[in-house]
Amino acid sequence: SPGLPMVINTWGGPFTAATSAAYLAMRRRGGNATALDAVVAGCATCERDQCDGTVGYGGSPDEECETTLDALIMDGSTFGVGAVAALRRVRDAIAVARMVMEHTRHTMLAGDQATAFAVQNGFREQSLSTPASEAACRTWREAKCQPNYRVDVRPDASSSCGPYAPLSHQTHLDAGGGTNQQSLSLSSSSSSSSSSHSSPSSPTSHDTLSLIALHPSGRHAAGTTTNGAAHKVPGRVGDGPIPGSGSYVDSEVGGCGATGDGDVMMRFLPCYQAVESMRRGMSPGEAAEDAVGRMVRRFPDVKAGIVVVDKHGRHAGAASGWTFTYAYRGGEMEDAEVVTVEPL
Ligand code: SD4
Repeated sequence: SPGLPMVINTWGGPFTAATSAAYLAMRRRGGNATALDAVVAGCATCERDQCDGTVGYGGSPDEECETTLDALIMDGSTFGVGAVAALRRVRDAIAVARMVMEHTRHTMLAGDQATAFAVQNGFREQSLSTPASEAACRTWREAKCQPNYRVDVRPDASSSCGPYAPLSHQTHLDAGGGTNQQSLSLSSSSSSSSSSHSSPSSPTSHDTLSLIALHPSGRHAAGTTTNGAAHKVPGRVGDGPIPGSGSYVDSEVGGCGATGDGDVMMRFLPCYQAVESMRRGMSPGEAAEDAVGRMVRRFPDVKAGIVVVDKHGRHAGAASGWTFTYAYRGGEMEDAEVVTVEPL
């Protein structure tokens, strides 16, 4: 452990901007910035900078070419939680999630009504599309969406666009690769592959920012922000906003952040699992491997990465299906450091 304050999050590369923004928020303001402030500072950085196209506006358009956002924030001391799911037309997903936590008795708001809540409370409503996301989505639709497609005529076709055919058991398992990858490049969209969700991930593809902030006061926080999976069915909500799945933190134990195929991961609550394992005595490394191992046993092809940290800042990651990286900065560190985690 580099010492507190400390920030640790999924992915390196452009995501280290979030690491440092969150770290400096706690460092610079001489302790005035809480761990929650740090989580918001870090997540908002990637929402604004569109880190890798997988966070914030303009990335991962759904089948109808709309970008929607999922976000979660958790206070590890009060167990306050706020989340937004399938948030439309508002860019500031993590800040809206915090407002849900701090201004309502609720935990999660979804869709248009989350938008209405945000706008009522002063957030700006604006399109989450960009020319790039619209062009990429159009290319994808031309390749994947067949207007005359009917389930009874082509029951074997993959269900890239509605109406949807029943998934075979095997397709269902294969969907374990369903991550949003480089949503803006969409180079695979013109290929003849039968499923947009089965192409292997390149080592540089990153998805989802999940971040844990450890404050010297012992009051820790965690959060997640993402635009979800590319070409999702409109209305799809991923693991990101689900407490215990996208992220989780208990100030008495530690925290965890996740990235990967949320459609599978949310069934396992891997971050809840990892924090509870640490509570029962596992090290961060053992807890991370155990949580990912549980998913891999059921879904061998699942793409998943989790980063786990105990309350003292000892950290580890575990991954499946891709090479995962995480970044951290704490104590007196001058810069974020990135750790590479090979798949189990
Ligand atoms: C989701 N977990 O919505 C997010 C996105 C992601 O790899 O991390 N994809 O499923």
